[in-house]
Amino acid sequence: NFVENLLKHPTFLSNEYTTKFIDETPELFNFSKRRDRGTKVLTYIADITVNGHPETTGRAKPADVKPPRPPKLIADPAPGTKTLLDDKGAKAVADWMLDQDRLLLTDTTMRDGHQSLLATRMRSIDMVKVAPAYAANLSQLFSVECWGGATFDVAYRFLQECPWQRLRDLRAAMPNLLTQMLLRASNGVGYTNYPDNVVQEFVRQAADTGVDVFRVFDSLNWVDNMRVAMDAVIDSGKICEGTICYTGDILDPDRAKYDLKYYVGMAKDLQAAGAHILGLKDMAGLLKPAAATQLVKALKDELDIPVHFHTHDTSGIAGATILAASEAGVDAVDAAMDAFSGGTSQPCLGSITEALMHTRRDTGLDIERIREISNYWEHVRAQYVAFESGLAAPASEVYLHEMPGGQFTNLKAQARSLGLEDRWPEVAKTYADVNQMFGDIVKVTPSSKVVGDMALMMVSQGLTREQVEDPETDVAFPDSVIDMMRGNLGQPPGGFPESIVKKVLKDEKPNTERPGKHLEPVDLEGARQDLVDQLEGKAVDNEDLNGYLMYPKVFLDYMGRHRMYGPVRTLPTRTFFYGMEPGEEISAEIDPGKILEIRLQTVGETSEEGDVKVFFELNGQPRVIRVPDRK
Ligand code: BTN
Ligand code: 3PY
Ligand code: ZN
Repeated sequence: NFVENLLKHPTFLSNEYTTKFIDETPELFNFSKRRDRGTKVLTYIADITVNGHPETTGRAKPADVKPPRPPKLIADPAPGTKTLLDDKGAKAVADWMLDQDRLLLTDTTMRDGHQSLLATRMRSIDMVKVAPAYAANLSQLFSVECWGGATFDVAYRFLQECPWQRLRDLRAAMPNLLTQMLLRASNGVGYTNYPDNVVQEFVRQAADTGVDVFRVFDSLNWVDNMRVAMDAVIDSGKICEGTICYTGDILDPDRAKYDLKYYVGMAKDLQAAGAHILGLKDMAGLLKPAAATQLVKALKDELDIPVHFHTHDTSGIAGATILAASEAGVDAVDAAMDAFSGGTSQPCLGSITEALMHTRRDTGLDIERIREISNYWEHVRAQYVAFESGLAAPASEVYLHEMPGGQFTNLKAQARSLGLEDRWPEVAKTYADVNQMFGDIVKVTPSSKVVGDMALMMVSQGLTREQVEDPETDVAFPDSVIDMMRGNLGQPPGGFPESIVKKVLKDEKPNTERPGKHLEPVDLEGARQDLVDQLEGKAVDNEDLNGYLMYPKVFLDYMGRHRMYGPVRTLPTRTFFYGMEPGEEISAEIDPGKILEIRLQTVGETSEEGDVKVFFELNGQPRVIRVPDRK
């Protein structure tokens, strides 16, 4: 059996194994294939109970034991924006938006909210449980952003769940509301440019499984590198939100590269490229209220399509910017529910609703229903204390470094792990220097990661911008920097400065054409067969194939763990991250109506062989599970 296989394994015998051991040792799974899902889930619980979860060990533990309870449904879901899309199509939704007086709202809690505040660690079960309340109680929302960005790989990589299943479940639970995703154009939901047919296939699948609104952006604002993704969205019949990333400051004459004219020009290009909606994505929260007034007015004057504004409250002033944008006529804005708002996340949805009440732009949302849903989210957030960043106050520093909301706390944690915590102000300043050295570029995934990598390298090695730029100094650039200078993420407006390209690439010539132009299409059926072989004959559907194409290794690791642990997405969040206490009882619905009632009786002593027996009751029947003690 599994434990015997484990104990005989040479890596185990040589005492080298860590929590990653199981992930990297596929032959242990030969036996796990045959076990039923109940046993697999018990194995997971036993393992976490004995060994702890690698991501929460040593971190704060939530106080609340009971799983969060969603609010009551006040009615059947009323027809909403999704109903309109299904009946009349994407263009009709855009026209409808233009006709509204009220400010339309997108709730970002299930995507950017937790991506920005909790390192993207929110599990599907906490979303799917409240989704019916959105459909029934908040049918006036414009959309629910709940997919894409970093959520895709984090689901496989850290949460041991399938992102497609999350999308399918949310779609089914909110039949009247538009679901929305963030798509990094040719970078898909990854960090690199994919072949055109991989991007097209991904969009087709996302549309098919349940995405209605695709917010498409490019990390260097290169419209030519957005067309493949935009065309694929348009072909799918879904809503294409062609998106500008906002950087710099249109009010500052010293940042003239990104001025009003630049943004209006890009917006017109996106409209001409077929966008149904213009997205204005202020990923770092740099758009100041007075600038929003100017920019939104200009966009509304020059465009025929609605404008959808997204920002982050890192500076603490984003609420004012939202109100200025609203006053200037923006059609829709993004906000997050109280408990997932503020700081590096979006401004507070309920407060925006209150602020506009009894004005021309009254959102029409029922504030009491918002409060109920917010209360639910407060309990959800409490379960994830282990992933809190600890950012306690607004950061006016964001105007210096211009880091996107999702990156700020992440980079701070990275700096801490490199022992640079005390030198954070230096990291922030260096990040700004790197931006200038690269020619003042848009910083958003993946270009923001490149700037972050470079800044950390410089601070840890004590290098200044002058030294890096000096042709006489030898610098070992991070791989991501070399890749970007090669042109593999595309080109920023005006290109990268020749001197830095030369310094990084030496005599190698960069590609300044669209990266996808030079990438061979992937043989999709060949890749599927490959995957079937790697999964020892298991059938591979299109969702799995798309996961594999985006993240081959992450997907395969996920599948390996899935074979071992089964549908752990159905476990309560506390159990998933902390295991169970003796005497505790939980339930997990592994299929609609098929519920596992699980009681942990007791945990045995560690045997001489190094394994532990964990005693459960599963639906009233005693079950003993043996797991290795890896502590
Ligand atoms: C991670 O890999 O950091 C997160 C995934 C969780 C993996 C679980 S933890 C207990 C068990 N043992 C393993 O080797 N993997 C799983
Ligand atoms: C992402 O690409 O994940 C982002 O949220 C960018 O802002
Ligand atoms: Zn964002």
